[in-house]
Amino acid sequence: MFTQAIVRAPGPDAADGLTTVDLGRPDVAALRRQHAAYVDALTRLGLAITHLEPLAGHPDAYFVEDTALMFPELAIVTRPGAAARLGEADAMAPVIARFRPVQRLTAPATVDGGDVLLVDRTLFVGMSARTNAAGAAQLAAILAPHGYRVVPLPVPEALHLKSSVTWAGGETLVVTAALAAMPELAGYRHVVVPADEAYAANILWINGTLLMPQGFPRTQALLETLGLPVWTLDQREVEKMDGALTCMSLRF
Ligand code: CIR
Repeated sequence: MFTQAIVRAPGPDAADGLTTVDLGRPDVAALRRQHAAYVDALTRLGLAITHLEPLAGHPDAYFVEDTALMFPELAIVTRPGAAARLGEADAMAPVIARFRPVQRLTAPATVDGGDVLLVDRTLFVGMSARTNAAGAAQLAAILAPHGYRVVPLPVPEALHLKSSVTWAGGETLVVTAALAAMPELAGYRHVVVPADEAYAANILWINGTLLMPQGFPRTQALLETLGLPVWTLDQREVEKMDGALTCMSLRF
């Protein structure tokens, strides 16, 4: 169960962040409305929210998930794989220190939180353009004493591991076909999103409610078969910046 979330409002420069998708420049006012609706959903689901102000000079800083990993026992400040985002982790360190003992990754490790999927006590770590083997090794060393195992996975598509696989509670993963084929994920129940709805593989489980992006009706129908409430949120401006639901909060 989650009781808390940390979020950061998108700044006026939010359209200047990094992106690999070719969907055009976002409308920042609409993006901020989408972010506000997301935070409102987390609030309605009972989470106590720590609101952070936009971080000057860091247009991607509202994607707080990439900067830290939260566990019941500790928090880890990551080293985001895009050099332009390293300062965001420095800014997050004192915030999470209010809640947990903090450890930090060190060079040459790079890890974006978007590449880290926690399922029970297994941490799947995507090897991507942002996250490297040294990062996975440092995570394993920090977390082994706490009873977590680290399983590296390839990231064959999209920006991050969690662009293509997220947890939907229990033994269920929402996956693209490419991730469904990975032997490391074979032990789980899979909800496989249709190829033209791949963006909807990034859903967010909050205490038994599934948040998913609006506009993916076949994935929505599949998720509704799980018997959990499904809420949809408009993410179209966020998607233009390579962002998705999990990216915009740290839950713990
Ligand atoms: C970036 O390229 O770093 C941001 N524009 C998007 C980060 C999305 N974060 C995530 O999926 N966890």
